Amino acid sequence: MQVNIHPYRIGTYFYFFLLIFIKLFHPEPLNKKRMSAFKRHLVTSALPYANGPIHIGHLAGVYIPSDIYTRYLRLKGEDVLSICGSDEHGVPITLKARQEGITPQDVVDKFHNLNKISFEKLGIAFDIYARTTSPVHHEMASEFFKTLYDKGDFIEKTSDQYYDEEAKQFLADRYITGTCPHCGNDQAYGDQCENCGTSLSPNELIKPKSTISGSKPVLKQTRHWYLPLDRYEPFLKKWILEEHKDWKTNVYGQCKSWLDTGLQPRAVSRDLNWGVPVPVEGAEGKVLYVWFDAPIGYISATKELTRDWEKYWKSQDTKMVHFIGKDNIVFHCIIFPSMLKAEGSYILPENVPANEFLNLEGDKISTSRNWAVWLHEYLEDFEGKEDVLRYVLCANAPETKDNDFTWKDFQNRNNNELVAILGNFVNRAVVLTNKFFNGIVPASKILNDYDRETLKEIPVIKSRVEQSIERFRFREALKEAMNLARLGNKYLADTEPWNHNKNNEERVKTILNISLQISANLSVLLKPFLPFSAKKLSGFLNFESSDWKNIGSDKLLIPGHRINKASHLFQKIDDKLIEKQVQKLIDTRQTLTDKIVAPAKDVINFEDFSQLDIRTGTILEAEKIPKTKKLIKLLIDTGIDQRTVVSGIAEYYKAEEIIGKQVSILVNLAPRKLKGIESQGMILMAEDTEGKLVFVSPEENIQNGSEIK
Ligand code: B3M
Ligand code: ZN
Repeated sequence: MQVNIHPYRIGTYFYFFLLIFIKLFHPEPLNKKRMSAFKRHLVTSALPYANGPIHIGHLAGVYIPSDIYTRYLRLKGEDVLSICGSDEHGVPITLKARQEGITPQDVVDKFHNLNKISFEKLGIAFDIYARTTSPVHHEMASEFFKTLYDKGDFIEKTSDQYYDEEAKQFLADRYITGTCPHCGNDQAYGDQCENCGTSLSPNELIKPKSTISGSKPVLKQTRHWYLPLDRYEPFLKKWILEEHKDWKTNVYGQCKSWLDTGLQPRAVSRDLNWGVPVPVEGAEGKVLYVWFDAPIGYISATKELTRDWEKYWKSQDTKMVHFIGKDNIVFHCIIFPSMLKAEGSYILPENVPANEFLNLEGDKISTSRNWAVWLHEYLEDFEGKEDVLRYVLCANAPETKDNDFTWKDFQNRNNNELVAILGNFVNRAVVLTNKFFNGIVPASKILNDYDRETLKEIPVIKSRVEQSIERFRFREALKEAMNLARLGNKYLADTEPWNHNKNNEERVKTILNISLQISANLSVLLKPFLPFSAKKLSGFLNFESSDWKNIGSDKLLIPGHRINKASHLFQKIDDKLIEKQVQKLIDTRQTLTDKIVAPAKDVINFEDFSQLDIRTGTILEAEKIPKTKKLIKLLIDTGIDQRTVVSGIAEYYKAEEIIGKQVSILVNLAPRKLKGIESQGMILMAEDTEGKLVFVSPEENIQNGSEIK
C-alpha cells in the first residue's frame, strides 16, 4: 500500500520530532524557566545592620529596586513574599554598644525600630521586617549549623588568637590596637591601619593592646569551625558560571574572579558573647559568624511570616531573588548557596541583581563621617515627598556603576519631570474635564490617526516597562513608565482642548476621554515606582485598579463616570530648601571635624609622665622613604646626639622644606624598625580631627636638648 504524504506534512512531523528530541535531551537549564513556570516568588532584601539608620545609599542599592519588583509581581497577581529585617549580630554592633556605654540589645532595639518605621513611611512594603535576635531565628540558625555539623560538613581547627586575660575574652580583630609596622601609627586595628590603609592581621601589630581592658593580650588556643568552600567549587562553577550567565555583569564578574582565584575554608564561628551561640558541647563563649547566621535570617523571617514557609524555601517552582549591594555578592552568591547546598533541602536563588554604590555630592557616603542623607531625617524634612525620593533614587540608581546623588539633581528631577510632565499632564486632564463637562467622563467621538496612534502606544509602553522590570533594569522601567506621561503631555499640547468652544465640543470630548484613559493607565503603571502618587491620582479619577492586566486598555474610564477634583500631585522644590540641605551637609562635615576630638585617655600619675624624656631638636636632613605614602627619614640633632627618626608626615610636609626646623622629640622611646630603617625616637606632632599633622615646636628657637616638661 503506497502512502502519499504531502511534503508539508513531512515538515510538520520533523518539527514535532525535533521538539521532542530537544525537550528530552536538551532541557532548558533551570534558570531559563519563564516567569509562568514559577508558582511563587521569594524576594529577599539584604538585612541592614541594626547599628545605624538607613541612608539613601541603602535605598538606591537595595530597597527601592526590591520594592518595585515586589509591587510589580503583586500587581500581576503573582504569589510573592518580600522578606527583610534587621541583622543584629556582629562585631560592629558590640563596638557601637561599647562606644555608647549601652548594651548591644539596646543598640539593635533602637535601630531596628527606627529602620522599620522609616521603611514603612517610604512605602517599602516588605511582608515582614524581622530581626535576627528573635528566638525563631536563633533556633533556625542553630539548627542549620547543627545539621551541617552532624553531617560532618565542617572542618574543625584550633588556632592561636589574642585573648584579654583581664576581660576574660578572646579579641575580635577590631578589639585589638597597636602600632602599625608600616607607618608607625599607634592606633592601628587588628584588621587594618586606617592611617596608611594597609590591611593587617592582629599578630603584625607592634605592642598590641586590648581595647577592652587596655592590657597586653596573650595568644591562646581556640577552636573554630570552617565551611570548606573549596569543596563546593565544582558545584558553584557549574551553577553560576554555566547556568547563570544571565546574571548582571558586575555580579557574574565578581563570582568568576572569586572562583578563578580558588575558594578557601571560611570560619563560621567567632569568640564573641553576642550572637547565636554555637550549638556544640564545649563551645561556650563562641557564636556563629554573623555572615553565617544573617542569611539564615531570610529563612527564619519567612517561617515567622507563614506556616507555609517550606513551600517557598524548598519547592523548585519558587523563584528566589536576593536584592543586595555589591559588597554582599560573595555572601549571597558563594557562601550562602554553599550552605544551602550542603544542607540539601533548600532552593537556590534564581538571580542576585546586586547594585553598585551611590555617592553623595561627589563623595562616598560614610556613616562614620556622617556624610549621608539619612532616611528618617529626609522623611521629617520632606514630609509628603516620599515619592520624590523614590523617583530620584530609582532614576539615578547605581545599577551598573557607582552613581552620584546631588541635591540639585533632586530638585531638577522633581521640578522638571515630576511637576512639569507627570503632574502637569494629569492635572490638566482632570481640571479641564471638571471645567467643561462637570467632572463627567465624556464619550469619545470620531478618532483621527493621531488619536489612534496615541492610544496604540499605551500597551507598547506597558510591555517595555514589563521587560525592563523582569530584567531588573528599574531605571529603564521608570523612564518607560514616564514616557506614558510624556505621551499624554504632548497629546494635550498638540490638541489644545483648552480652546474649547461650542464648535469643537465633540472634538474636545474625544481629546479629554483619551487623556483620562492615559491618566487611568498611569494610576496603575506607576504603582510599583510611586505608590503614594499613584494612589492620589486614583483619587482624582475616582478609579482604582490593582490589576496589571488593565494597563493598555483605552476604556478604563467609561463615559459618564464621575471623576473628582484635582489637587497637585507634586509641588516645586525651591532653591532655599535645597541650599538648606547642602548647608546641612557642609555643617555636618564641619561639626564632625570639630566634634570627634579624641576623648581623653586614662589618667596617669606624675611619675608615669616624668619617665618621658622629651627634648628640643633640629632637623638636619630629611628624605622621603621611597614606595611609602607617608614616611620621611629624618636626621635630628637632639643636643645629646644626632639620630635617625622615621616620621609619618610626608602627606603634610615636603622633606626639603623642613630642614633646619626645630622640633620636639621623644628621645627615650625604644628604637623600632620601620620599612627596614631603625627609628630612634618620635617627633611630636599634633593631629587634628581631619587627620592633619602639624609640628609641636617651641615658639622660639632654643638650645637643642632643652628638656620639655
Ligand atoms: N547586614 C548588610 C551589610 O553588609 C548585611 C546584610 C546581611 S543580608 C543577610 O551592610
Ligand atoms: Zn599604617
